[in-house]
Amino acid sequence: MPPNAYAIDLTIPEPDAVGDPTSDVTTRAGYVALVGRPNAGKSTLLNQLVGEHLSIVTPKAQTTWQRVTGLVTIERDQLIFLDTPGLLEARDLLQRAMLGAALRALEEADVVLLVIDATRPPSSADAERILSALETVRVPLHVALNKIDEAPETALEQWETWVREQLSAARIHRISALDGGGVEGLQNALREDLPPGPFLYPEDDIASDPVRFFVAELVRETIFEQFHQEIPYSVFCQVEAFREAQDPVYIQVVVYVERKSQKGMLIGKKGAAIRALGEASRAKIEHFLGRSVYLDLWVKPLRAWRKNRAYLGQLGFRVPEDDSENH
Ligand SMILES: Nc1nc2c(ncn2[C@@H]2O[C@H](COP(=O)(O)OP(=O)(O)OP(=O)(O)O)[C@@H](O)[C@H]2O)c(=O)[nH]1
Ligand SMILES: [Mg+2]
Repeated sequence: MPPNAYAIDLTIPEPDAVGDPTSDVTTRAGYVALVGRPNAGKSTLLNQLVGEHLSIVTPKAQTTWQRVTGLVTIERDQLIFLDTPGLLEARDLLQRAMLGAALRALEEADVVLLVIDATRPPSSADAERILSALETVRVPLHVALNKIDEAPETALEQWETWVREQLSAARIHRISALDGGGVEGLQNALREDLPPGPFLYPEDDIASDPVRFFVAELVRETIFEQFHQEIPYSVFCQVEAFREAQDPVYIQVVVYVERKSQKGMLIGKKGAAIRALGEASRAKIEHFLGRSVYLDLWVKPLRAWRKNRAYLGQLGFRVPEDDSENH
Protein backbone atom coordinates (compact mmCIF):
# COMPACT_ATOMS: atom_id res chain seq x y z
CA MET A 1 0.00 0.00 0.00
CA PRO A 2 1.44 3.45 -0.88
CA PRO A 3 1.95 5.83 2.02
CA ASN A 4 -1.23 7.76 2.67
CA ALA A 5 -1.07 11.26 4.04
CA TYR A 6 -4.31 10.70 5.97
CA ALA A 7 -3.47 7.31 7.43
CA ILE A 8 -3.06 7.20 11.15
CA ASP A 9 0.24 5.61 12.18
CA LEU A 10 -0.67 2.82 14.56
CA THR A 11 2.82 1.30 14.74
CA ILE A 12 4.37 1.34 18.16
CA PRO A 13 7.54 3.46 18.10
CA GLU A 14 10.80 1.63 18.77
CA PRO A 15 11.96 2.33 22.31
CA ASP A 16 15.02 4.49 22.59
CA ALA A 17 15.93 3.60 26.08
CA VAL A 18 19.75 3.82 25.84
CA GLY A 19 20.76 6.05 28.70
CA ASP A 20 17.33 7.67 28.76
CA PRO A 21 15.84 7.42 32.24
CA THR A 22 12.75 9.38 31.13
CA SER A 23 11.74 6.64 28.69
CA ASP A 24 8.36 5.25 29.69
CA VAL A 25 9.16 1.85 28.20
CA THR A 26 10.12 -0.53 30.97
CA THR A 27 13.50 -2.00 30.18
CA ARG A 28 15.65 -4.24 32.32
CA ALA A 29 19.44 -4.26 32.35
CA GLY A 30 22.07 -5.72 34.60
CA TYR A 31 25.39 -7.40 35.15
CA VAL A 32 25.47 -11.19 35.22
CA ALA A 33 28.76 -12.53 36.65
CA LEU A 34 29.83 -15.95 35.35
CA VAL A 35 31.91 -17.52 38.08
CA GLY A 36 33.14 -20.99 38.85
CA ARG A 37 36.11 -23.28 39.24
CA PRO A 38 38.82 -23.26 36.53
CA ASN A 39 37.84 -25.16 33.37
CA ALA A 40 34.11 -25.28 34.22
CA GLY A 41 33.18 -23.83 30.82
CA LYS A 42 32.51 -20.18 31.76
CA SER A 43 34.15 -18.72 28.66
CA THR A 44 32.52 -21.31 26.38
CA LEU A 45 29.18 -20.28 27.88
CA LEU A 46 29.88 -16.56 27.43
CA ASN A 47 30.66 -17.20 23.77
CA GLN A 48 27.54 -19.35 23.34
CA LEU A 49 25.35 -16.66 24.93
CA VAL A 50 26.80 -13.86 22.82
CA GLY A 51 27.17 -15.94 19.65
CA GLU A 52 30.80 -14.88 19.06
CA HIS A 53 34.22 -16.18 20.09
CA LEU A 54 34.93 -13.29 22.49
CA SER A 55 36.59 -15.08 25.36
CA ILE A 56 39.42 -17.50 24.78
CA VAL A 57 38.77 -21.19 25.46
CA THR A 58 41.24 -24.04 25.83
CA PRO A 59 41.17 -27.50 27.43
CA LYS A 60 43.76 -26.28 29.96
CA ALA A 61 42.68 -24.87 33.33
CA GLN A 62 43.32 -21.19 34.11
CA THR A 63 42.87 -19.92 30.59
CA THR A 64 40.99 -16.70 31.44
CA TRP A 65 43.09 -14.19 33.38
CA GLN A 66 40.99 -11.03 33.17
CA ARG A 67 37.33 -10.14 33.05
CA VAL A 68 35.71 -10.28 29.61
CA THR A 69 32.41 -8.52 28.98
CA GLY A 70 29.81 -9.87 26.54
CA LEU A 71 26.54 -8.07 25.77
CA VAL A 72 23.18 -9.54 24.81
CA THR A 73 20.14 -7.34 24.17
CA ILE A 74 16.82 -9.11 23.56
CA GLU A 75 13.59 -7.16 23.28
CA ARG A 76 13.40 -5.05 26.47
CA ASP A 77 16.27 -6.78 28.27
CA GLN A 78 20.01 -6.15 28.28
CA LEU A 79 22.28 -8.75 29.85
CA ILE A 80 25.85 -7.69 30.52
CA PHE A 81 27.77 -10.92 31.04
CA LEU A 82 31.07 -10.80 32.90
CA ASP A 83 33.29 -13.82 32.23
CA THR A 84 35.85 -14.20 35.00
CA PRO A 85 38.98 -16.19 35.88
CA GLY A 86 38.34 -19.42 37.77
CA LEU A 87 37.93 -19.49 41.54
CA LEU A 88 41.31 -20.93 42.44
CA GLU A 89 43.69 -21.12 45.32
CA ALA A 90 45.84 -18.05 44.63
CA ARG A 91 49.53 -18.90 45.04
CA ASP A 92 51.31 -16.08 43.21
CA LEU A 93 50.51 -12.44 42.48
CA LEU A 94 49.02 -13.14 39.06
CA GLN A 95 46.64 -15.66 40.57
CA ARG A 96 45.70 -13.15 43.26
CA ALA A 97 44.90 -10.61 40.56
CA MET A 98 42.85 -13.29 38.77
CA LEU A 99 40.91 -14.21 41.89
CA GLY A 100 40.47 -10.51 42.68
CA ALA A 101 38.92 -9.96 39.23
CA ALA A 102 36.41 -12.76 39.86
CA LEU A 103 35.51 -11.45 43.32
CA ARG A 104 35.09 -7.88 42.03
CA ALA A 105 32.72 -9.10 39.31
CA LEU A 106 30.70 -10.81 42.04
CA GLU A 107 30.46 -7.52 43.95
CA GLU A 108 29.23 -5.69 40.86
CA ALA A 109 26.76 -8.36 39.77
CA ASP A 110 22.99 -7.96 39.73
CA VAL A 111 22.69 -11.69 39.09
CA VAL A 112 25.29 -14.41 39.73
CA LEU A 113 25.65 -17.46 37.51
CA LEU A 114 27.76 -20.22 39.01
CA VAL A 115 29.06 -22.54 36.29
CA ILE A 116 29.94 -26.09 37.28
CA ASP A 117 31.74 -28.86 35.38
CA ALA A 118 29.26 -31.66 36.05
CA THR A 119 31.37 -34.38 34.40
CA ARG A 120 32.76 -35.14 37.86
CA PRO A 121 31.14 -35.01 41.30
CA PRO A 122 31.77 -32.18 43.77
CA SER A 123 35.12 -32.31 45.60
CA SER A 124 36.03 -30.66 48.88
CA ALA A 125 38.22 -28.14 47.03
CA ASP A 126 35.23 -27.21 44.82
CA ALA A 127 33.02 -26.75 47.85
CA GLU A 128 35.58 -24.65 49.71
CA ARG A 129 36.37 -22.29 46.81
CA ILE A 130 32.78 -21.87 45.66
CA LEU A 131 31.25 -21.32 49.07
CA SER A 132 33.90 -18.86 50.21
CA ALA A 133 33.47 -16.79 47.01
CA LEU A 134 29.66 -16.79 47.23
CA GLU A 135 29.51 -16.13 50.97
CA THR A 136 28.64 -12.45 50.65
CA VAL A 137 26.44 -12.71 47.54
CA ARG A 138 22.97 -11.30 48.21
CA VAL A 139 21.67 -11.12 44.61
CA PRO A 140 19.75 -13.84 42.72
CA LEU A 141 21.90 -16.92 42.18
CA HIS A 142 21.64 -19.36 39.28
CA VAL A 143 23.68 -22.53 38.93
CA ALA A 144 24.47 -23.99 35.50
CA LEU A 145 25.43 -27.66 35.66
CA ASN A 146 27.52 -27.66 32.50
CA LYS A 147 28.82 -30.30 30.08
CA ILE A 148 25.61 -32.41 30.20
CA ASP A 149 26.65 -33.79 26.80
CA GLU A 150 29.35 -35.72 28.71
CA ALA A 151 28.31 -35.69 32.36
CA PRO A 152 27.11 -38.97 33.91
CA GLU A 153 23.68 -38.80 35.54
CA THR A 154 25.16 -39.76 38.93
CA ALA A 155 27.49 -36.73 38.96
CA LEU A 156 24.65 -34.43 37.90
CA GLU A 157 22.47 -35.71 40.72
CA GLN A 158 25.28 -35.34 43.25
CA TRP A 159 25.74 -31.72 42.20
CA GLU A 160 22.02 -31.06 42.41
CA THR A 161 21.91 -32.43 45.93
CA TRP A 162 24.98 -30.38 46.89
CA VAL A 163 23.52 -27.16 45.48
CA ARG A 164 20.17 -27.72 47.20
CA GLU A 165 21.95 -28.26 50.52
CA GLN A 166 24.62 -25.55 50.28
CA LEU A 167 23.03 -22.89 48.08
CA SER A 168 19.36 -23.44 48.75
CA ALA A 169 18.17 -20.18 47.16
CA ALA A 170 19.78 -21.00 43.79
CA ARG A 171 17.92 -21.99 40.63
CA ILE A 172 19.55 -24.97 38.92
CA HIS A 173 19.85 -25.42 35.14
CA ARG A 174 21.34 -28.29 33.18
CA ILE A 175 23.19 -27.05 30.11
CA SER A 176 25.83 -27.78 27.53
CA ALA A 177 27.75 -24.60 26.80
CA LEU A 178 29.47 -26.49 23.97
CA ASP A 179 26.41 -27.48 21.93
CA GLY A 180 24.00 -24.87 23.33
CA GLY A 181 21.63 -27.35 24.99
CA GLY A 182 19.57 -25.64 27.70
CA VAL A 183 21.28 -22.28 27.16
CA GLU A 184 18.19 -20.47 25.87
CA GLY A 185 16.15 -21.59 28.89
CA LEU A 186 18.97 -20.44 31.18
CA GLN A 187 19.10 -17.07 29.44
CA ASN A 188 15.35 -16.59 29.82
CA ALA A 189 15.58 -17.36 33.53
CA LEU A 190 18.43 -14.84 33.93
CA ARG A 191 16.36 -12.18 32.14
CA GLU A 192 13.60 -12.58 34.72
CA ASP A 193 16.05 -11.58 37.47
CA LEU A 194 17.38 -8.43 35.79
CA PRO A 195 16.61 -5.21 37.63
CA PRO A 196 14.49 -2.60 35.83
CA GLY A 197 16.55 0.20 34.31
CA PRO A 198 17.77 1.78 31.09
CA PHE A 199 20.14 -0.03 28.74
CA LEU A 200 23.77 0.65 29.56
CA TYR A 201 25.13 -0.11 26.08
CA PRO A 202 23.84 0.40 22.53
CA GLU A 203 21.51 -2.46 21.55
CA ASP A 204 23.72 -3.81 18.74
CA ASP A 205 26.96 -3.97 20.75
CA ILE A 206 28.24 -7.38 21.78
CA ALA A 207 31.50 -6.37 23.44
CA SER A 208 32.94 -3.48 25.39
CA ASP A 209 36.61 -4.39 25.64
CA PRO A 210 39.04 -2.79 23.15
CA VAL A 211 39.91 -4.65 19.93
CA ARG A 212 43.56 -4.71 21.06
CA PHE A 213 42.57 -6.84 24.04
CA PHE A 214 40.88 -9.46 21.86
CA VAL A 215 43.83 -9.55 19.45
CA ALA A 216 46.33 -10.15 22.26
CA GLU A 217 44.06 -12.80 23.76
CA LEU A 218 43.84 -14.68 20.45
CA VAL A 219 47.64 -14.93 20.38
CA ARG A 220 47.60 -16.15 24.00
CA GLU A 221 44.93 -18.74 23.14
CA THR A 222 47.13 -20.03 20.33
CA ILE A 223 50.08 -20.28 22.74
CA PHE A 224 47.88 -22.42 25.03
CA GLU A 225 47.15 -24.66 22.03
CA GLN A 226 50.69 -24.96 20.65
CA PHE A 227 52.86 -25.02 23.79
CA HIS A 228 52.83 -27.19 26.86
CA GLN A 229 53.90 -27.46 30.50
CA GLU A 230 54.73 -24.09 31.99
CA ILE A 231 54.97 -22.04 28.78
CA PRO A 232 51.28 -21.03 28.46
CA TYR A 233 51.34 -19.89 32.08
CA SER A 234 54.59 -17.93 31.70
CA VAL A 235 53.49 -15.86 28.74
CA PHE A 236 51.45 -12.71 28.42
CA CYS A 237 50.69 -10.85 25.20
CA GLN A 238 50.22 -7.16 24.51
CA VAL A 239 49.48 -5.27 21.31
CA GLU A 240 52.21 -2.66 20.85
CA ALA A 241 51.14 -1.26 17.47
CA PHE A 242 47.85 -1.45 15.60
CA ARG A 243 47.77 0.38 12.26
CA GLU A 244 44.39 -0.13 10.67
CA ALA A 245 44.72 2.64 8.08
CA GLN A 246 46.94 0.32 6.03
CA ASP A 247 46.12 -2.87 4.17
CA PRO A 248 46.84 -5.44 5.46
CA VAL A 249 46.35 -4.09 8.99
CA TYR A 250 49.74 -4.00 10.73
CA ILE A 251 49.67 -5.45 14.23
CA GLN A 252 52.69 -5.83 16.48
CA VAL A 253 52.25 -8.10 19.47
CA VAL A 254 54.86 -8.48 22.21
CA VAL A 255 54.93 -11.89 23.84
CA TYR A 256 56.41 -11.49 27.32
CA VAL A 257 58.12 -14.50 28.88
CA GLU A 258 59.29 -15.00 32.46
CA ARG A 259 62.79 -16.28 31.69
CA LYS A 260 65.30 -15.91 28.87
CA SER A 261 65.33 -19.67 28.26
CA GLN A 262 61.62 -19.52 27.42
CA LYS A 263 62.34 -17.15 24.57
CA GLY A 264 64.23 -19.89 22.77
CA MET A 265 61.36 -22.31 23.28
CA LEU A 266 58.86 -19.88 21.80
CA ILE A 267 61.05 -19.20 18.80
CA GLY A 268 61.97 -22.84 18.22
CA LYS A 269 64.50 -24.40 15.85
CA LYS A 270 65.19 -21.99 12.99
CA GLY A 271 62.13 -20.00 14.07
CA ALA A 272 59.71 -22.86 13.32
CA ALA A 273 57.69 -22.47 16.53
CA ILE A 274 57.15 -18.73 16.27
CA ARG A 275 56.24 -19.10 12.58
CA ALA A 276 53.56 -21.66 13.43
CA LEU A 277 52.32 -19.43 16.25
CA GLY A 278 52.18 -16.43 13.93
CA GLU A 279 50.31 -18.28 11.19
CA ALA A 280 47.61 -19.73 13.43
CA SER A 281 47.20 -16.49 15.42
CA ARG A 282 46.98 -14.42 12.24
CA ALA A 283 44.19 -16.62 10.85
CA LYS A 284 42.17 -16.14 14.04
CA ILE A 285 42.76 -12.37 14.11
CA GLU A 286 41.78 -12.04 10.45
CA HIS A 287 38.57 -13.93 11.12
CA PHE A 288 37.86 -11.71 14.14
CA LEU A 289 38.56 -8.42 12.34
CA GLY A 290 37.26 -9.47 8.93
CA ARG A 291 40.45 -8.00 7.38
CA SER A 292 43.86 -9.13 6.16
CA VAL A 293 46.51 -8.77 8.83
CA TYR A 294 50.28 -8.55 8.94
CA LEU A 295 51.16 -9.92 12.36
CA ASP A 296 54.55 -9.00 13.76
CA LEU A 297 55.38 -11.09 16.85
CA TRP A 298 58.17 -10.11 19.25
CA VAL A 299 59.29 -12.19 22.21
CA LYS A 300 60.72 -10.26 25.19
CA PRO A 301 61.77 -11.46 28.64
CA LEU A 302 60.10 -9.71 31.58
CA ARG A 303 61.74 -11.44 34.49
CA ALA A 304 59.34 -13.29 36.81
CA TRP A 305 56.51 -10.96 35.77
CA ARG A 306 53.87 -13.19 37.40
CA LYS A 307 55.32 -12.35 40.81
CA ASN A 308 56.10 -8.67 40.21
CA ARG A 309 53.48 -6.13 41.23
CA ALA A 310 54.87 -3.34 39.01
CA TYR A 311 55.07 -5.55 35.92
CA LEU A 312 51.57 -6.87 36.52
CA GLY A 313 50.33 -3.29 36.74
CA GLN A 314 52.04 -2.45 33.43
CA LEU A 315 50.36 -5.45 31.83
CA GLY A 316 46.92 -4.29 32.99
CA PHE A 317 46.36 -6.49 36.06
CA ARG A 318 45.12 -5.26 39.41
CA VAL A 319 46.61 -7.05 42.40
CA PRO A 320 44.49 -6.52 45.52
CA GLU A 321 46.34 -4.00 47.72
CA ASP A 322 45.34 -5.37 51.10
CA ASP A 323 46.89 -8.74 50.32
CA SER A 324 50.18 -9.68 51.94
CA GLU A 325 52.97 -10.76 49.61
CA ASN A 326 53.80 -13.75 51.80
CA HIS A 327 50.23 -14.97 51.84
N1 LIG B 1 31.93 -31.61 26.58
C1 LIG B 1 31.84 -30.33 26.92
N2 LIG B 1 32.97 -29.61 27.06
C2 LIG B 1 32.83 -28.30 27.40
C3 LIG B 1 31.58 -27.70 27.62
N3 LIG B 1 31.78 -26.40 27.96
C4 LIG B 1 33.12 -26.22 27.95
N4 LIG B 1 33.75 -27.35 27.60
C5 LIG B 1 35.20 -27.57 27.46
O1 LIG B 1 35.82 -27.35 28.72
C6 LIG B 1 37.13 -26.78 28.54
C7 LIG B 1 37.25 -25.51 29.35
O2 LIG B 1 36.35 -24.55 28.82
P1 LIG B 1 36.50 -23.01 29.14
O3 LIG B 1 35.30 -22.32 28.58
O4 LIG B 1 37.85 -22.51 28.75
O5 LIG B 1 36.40 -23.03 30.74
P2 LIG B 1 36.58 -21.82 31.76
O6 LIG B 1 35.65 -22.08 32.89
O7 LIG B 1 36.42 -20.54 31.06
O8 LIG B 1 38.06 -22.06 32.24
P3 LIG B 1 39.10 -21.00 32.92
O9 LIG B 1 39.13 -19.78 32.07
O10 LIG B 1 40.38 -21.75 32.87
O11 LIG B 1 38.62 -20.75 34.29
C8 LIG B 1 37.28 -26.58 27.05
O12 LIG B 1 38.00 -27.66 26.52
C9 LIG B 1 35.85 -26.56 26.53
O13 LIG B 1 35.71 -26.98 25.19
C10 LIG B 1 30.40 -28.51 27.45
O14 LIG B 1 29.26 -28.08 27.59
N5 LIG B 1 30.61 -29.81 27.11
MG1 LIG C 1 37.69 -18.98 30.85
